[in-house]
Amino acid sequence: MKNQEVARLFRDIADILQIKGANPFRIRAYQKAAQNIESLSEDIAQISEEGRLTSIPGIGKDLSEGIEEFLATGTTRAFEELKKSIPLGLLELLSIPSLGPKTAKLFYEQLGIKDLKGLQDALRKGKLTQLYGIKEKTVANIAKGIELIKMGKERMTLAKALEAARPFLAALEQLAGVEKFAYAGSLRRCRETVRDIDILVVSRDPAGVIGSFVKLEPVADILAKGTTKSAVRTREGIQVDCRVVEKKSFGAALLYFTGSKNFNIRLRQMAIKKGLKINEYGVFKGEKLVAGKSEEEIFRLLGMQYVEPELREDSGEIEAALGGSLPRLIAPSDIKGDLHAHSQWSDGQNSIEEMAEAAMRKGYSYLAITDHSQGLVVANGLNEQALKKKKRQIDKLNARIKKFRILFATEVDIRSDGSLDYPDRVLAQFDLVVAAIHSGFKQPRHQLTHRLLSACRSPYVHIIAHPTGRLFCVRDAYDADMEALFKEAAETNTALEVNAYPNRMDLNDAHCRRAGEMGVRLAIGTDAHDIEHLDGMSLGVSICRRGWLEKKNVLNALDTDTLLRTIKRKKV
Ligand code: DGT
Ligand code: CA
Repeated sequence: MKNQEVARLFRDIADILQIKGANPFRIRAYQKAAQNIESLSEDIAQISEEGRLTSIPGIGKDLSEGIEEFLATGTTRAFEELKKSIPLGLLELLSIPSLGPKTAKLFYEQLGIKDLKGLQDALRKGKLTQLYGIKEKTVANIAKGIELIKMGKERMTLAKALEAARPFLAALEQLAGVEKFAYAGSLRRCRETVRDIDILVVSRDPAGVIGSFVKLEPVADILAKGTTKSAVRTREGIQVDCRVVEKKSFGAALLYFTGSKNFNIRLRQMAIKKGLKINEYGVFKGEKLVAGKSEEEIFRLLGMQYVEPELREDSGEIEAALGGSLPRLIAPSDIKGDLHAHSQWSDGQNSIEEMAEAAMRKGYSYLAITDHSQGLVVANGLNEQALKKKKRQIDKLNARIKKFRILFATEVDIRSDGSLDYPDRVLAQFDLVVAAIHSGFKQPRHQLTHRLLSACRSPYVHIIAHPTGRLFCVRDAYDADMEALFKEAAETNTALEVNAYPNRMDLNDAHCRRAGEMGVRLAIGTDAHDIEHLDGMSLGVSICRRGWLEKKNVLNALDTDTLLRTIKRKKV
């Protein structure tokens, strides 16, 4: 039925008219017509064919001609003309949930905002709040709305995708007729950003499963629905695809839909050389299915090692798998502790004790409490006096707790000239020192590089935290020579952090791989500011896995004594 599309057309027309400041009665007429068409139970094309359009309340001769033209051509000349009369970007603004045509008009006339980009600039510069009649709450809602639009249009972080996938997986667990399920695509490969969520299900009742899937709680729209597959959109605008396959094809389908596309293409070429055909249904010799049930079986048949999903990017893993030389990737169970966490002493939400208890529940042997240093006033950095008290508290807790060590640590600020925010005599007292840049992101490359290298050269610094400073969707990495940093870190035995905070993921997978090749040790830290953030560790492990890293490359895969011995071997 085209009813919704016709209603949409009338709403768009009403919006444009409103932006242009047209006669309110005319605007109202389009809005009413849209409403009435939306609530029709009959197909509007049918009504049109039977010449009954004017029997719909609010549809006169003009509008009925518009509908006929739209049904025949997909648009109307009047609408196309109207669109030309305003900057096209203004319609884009109206797709923001909390932004109506009146406000768009105001933004356009008062601030010259013509599109989403202009709006974002104005928002960043605080211009919107200065407008008469615009409440702060409205501005906050617009900011949130922009985020939603961006998310729907572009890619989301891995953490967000995992969160969005979770209720679907939980529901499939319970669903009758579901024998097996798994997520595939970039989510399974743990790419740092994900466009959509791909889910595979094994069932003997595909239609039944699809029928239930499209009705799951988080589903807002059904984009497509067939007998074995469907695509839906969540309330947050995230697309989730579901495909039901037969048991005998599950491995082949999982392999195919996990990708990456380039990996699949290479695999298919290899299969052809062996006289085999591989697709999402299985591996075939002529017409005969020779493998397909599991991925393992398929890799075996192709004469190669099992390739972990995180490595499937056609960046050397196929050759390594054929030669039997794939790395033994670090696994979440290898992790012995967290090396970056904050407490209430600086800007964290929980006490040291609460953080330590949460870490113990994870089976860790240690947790570094890395509160901020004195100069970072915004984050309530600690002065020397506070450090003394904090140390006493940690000593007391450690004396009481068995088989676990709270590391007296700091996240010391690397100042704009490369010096550290505590004097050496203070730094010497910590069990572990993490150093990081928190300001001066716009400095020239040589200066930023100098700051990072200087920190590596301090005999007291064990880890450089979030080495590139990027914040997903907020700020790009600052301009520093990473190659020089890796070299210096390797030479001075300074570890580099894989910060697992969801919108940091810093270092990223490519950095990890290069750093690993250059002999740098990586330290995974969650940068937890409360106990829940400690769960981010698995994200950090995924980044390392995508960077081909093994247990031996990762500092916090070491037990407590080895860790402390290892970090003390600074070569400066
Ligand atoms: P995304 O969604 O952009 O984050 O990344 P993917 O990798 O999840 O891509 P998506 O959802 O378009 O497709 C899922 C998988 O399906 C992809 O990783 C590999 C497979 N696939 C998709 N298109 C093709 C294709 O044209 N050829 C081959 N061989 N495989 C494809
Ligand atoms: Ca995908």
